[in-house]
Amino acid sequence: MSFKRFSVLCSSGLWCFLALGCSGQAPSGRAQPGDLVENNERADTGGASEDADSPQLGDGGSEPADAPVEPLSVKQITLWENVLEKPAVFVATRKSTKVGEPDEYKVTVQVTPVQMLPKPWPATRALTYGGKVRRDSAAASQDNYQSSPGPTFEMDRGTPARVTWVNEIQEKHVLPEAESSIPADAKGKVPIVTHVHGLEVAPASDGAPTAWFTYDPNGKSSPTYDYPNSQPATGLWYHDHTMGMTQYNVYAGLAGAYIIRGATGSEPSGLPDRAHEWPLVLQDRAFKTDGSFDYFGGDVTNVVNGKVWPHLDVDRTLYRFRLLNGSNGRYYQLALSSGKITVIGTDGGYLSAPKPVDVVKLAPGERADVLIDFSKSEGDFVTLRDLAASTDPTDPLTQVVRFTLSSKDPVPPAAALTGFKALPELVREPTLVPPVKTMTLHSGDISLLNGQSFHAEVSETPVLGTTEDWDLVNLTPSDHPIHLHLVQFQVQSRKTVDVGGYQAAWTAANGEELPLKHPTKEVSAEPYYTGTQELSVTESGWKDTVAVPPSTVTRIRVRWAPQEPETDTTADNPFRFDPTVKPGYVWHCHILDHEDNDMMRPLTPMKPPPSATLPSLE
Ligand SMILES: [Cu+2]
Repeated sequence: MSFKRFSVLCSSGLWCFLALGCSGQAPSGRAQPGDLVENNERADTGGASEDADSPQLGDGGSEPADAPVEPLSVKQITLWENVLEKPAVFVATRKSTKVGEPDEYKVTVQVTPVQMLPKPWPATRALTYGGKVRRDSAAASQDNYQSSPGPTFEMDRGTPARVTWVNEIQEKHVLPEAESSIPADAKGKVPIVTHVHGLEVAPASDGAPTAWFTYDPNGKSSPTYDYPNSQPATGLWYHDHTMGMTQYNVYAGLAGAYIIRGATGSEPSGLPDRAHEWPLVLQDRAFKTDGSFDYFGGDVTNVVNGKVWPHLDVDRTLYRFRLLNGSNGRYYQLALSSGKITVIGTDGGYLSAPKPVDVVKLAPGERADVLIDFSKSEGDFVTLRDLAASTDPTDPLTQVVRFTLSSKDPVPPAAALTGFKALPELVREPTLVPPVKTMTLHSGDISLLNGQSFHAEVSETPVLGTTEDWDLVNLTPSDHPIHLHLVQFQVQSRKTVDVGGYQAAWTAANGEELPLKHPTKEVSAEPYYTGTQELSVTESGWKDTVAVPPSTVTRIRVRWAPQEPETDTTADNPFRFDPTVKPGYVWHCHILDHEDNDMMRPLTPMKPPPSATLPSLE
């Protein structure tokens, strides 16, 4: 029996773990309370830290060279031995010389050993992104660098990028589990395709799931994608999106940060400088004693920027962290061992004002732009924790990254945070679209949206320039984060719903057999609302991914236009590119094995009819 574990929001409303392929028991070898090993020097701080209730784990021992390969237990890993690394930054292979011309990049995808576990545990053979990078702002660039997570794209708003993606994987997939999902016409090779999550981009450059490609010795398979970088400053991410393979390719390493910066003076002021700004790519991974990934394995670890349970030495001052949930199916509830986290941005940009919170919830695919003020911290350590991982605070999975505070005097922030702007109000377009479109989430043998399989005829054909409300009705017992390509949207509300009553009405309209063999007949969920749930702070800004908890309806408002439209906003296409052409877009669940197993649907925007009068966009 194999296991794959991730946390989900149970129907009871409590966060819990779901073990797929088993009856829900903890995976074997998993640390239980009382299992802790007490000989970790770094963790043994004599109780001086405010972090005294952290688990103190690990003998840090290595296995003899001829030891059999076994699942690696968390008890064998020393927490905070690893040092957190800032991903390298891609360097353009050719800089544009004219305004509007793209900077050009070449990104190679390879199999590379990556030291994810603390030494002396072996390196992990991972799928890596790479090319020409610089490691920090002062250093010269370096070629042929590979890493997982991949190097960060640092983009300037208004400067397009042209990226050539080169598949150089000539060996088998690093996850044996992936082999059976490799498409028949790619057998023996590893298909990849890259999607920049949250980017306003033309269909041909969106990384459609069916646009995968494999290693080609003649170099002819490599697609070149155009990224406009026309949307507001924010933190996006790039990751693999291959049909049926996304769960394996992302787990094996294919993810990285993609940051868009605003023009000088256009972003809020008072924010930390780049030295005090870090992307934190959060992922969960299990390993074997030879360093290899254990995809269906037991002991899950917290991996941050490719390092298992790392620590970072920090100044006692204000830091900015761009949090990214890059896990396949894990939900985080991030909190500090002491102090608050200030949220300044969400998936698609800045909030209208900084908001201090105790907990930042992140579903798979979601991001949060946050500040932590270590000038207010006492003691020697502050730990970022995941309250969703376990109710037992000694469970190592509740520990994410430890910040070790400098012995130097605190340097409080020099200036107040200013320059945050109100979000534009999206106004529903009442004449060209129905009042509310109702979208249903189903589970069973396979997971489905609207009862339809991925390959069924496209049914989401929104009119460009219009604004729609989508009710996302979750009829399943677990949470699903729903991601729309092309657009950023705003979350309107979350209602609890009488699932039994709604399901009966939906089945009466559509029949019991799934996937449906006919177009879905929409059934409004409004008569079945039973109450209202509060939205979280990280749902109060622009979003491209939203959690839809079980037995709820999450309503989103989507404007089928650029996030900040340009001047002629009543044109029949407000985008700089044609979003109506093939291969179109998709919307899907961002639990990766759900999207691989049919919880994904095509999405093809349409031009408005010639007679239509479109709303003016602001
Ligand atoms: Cu799902």
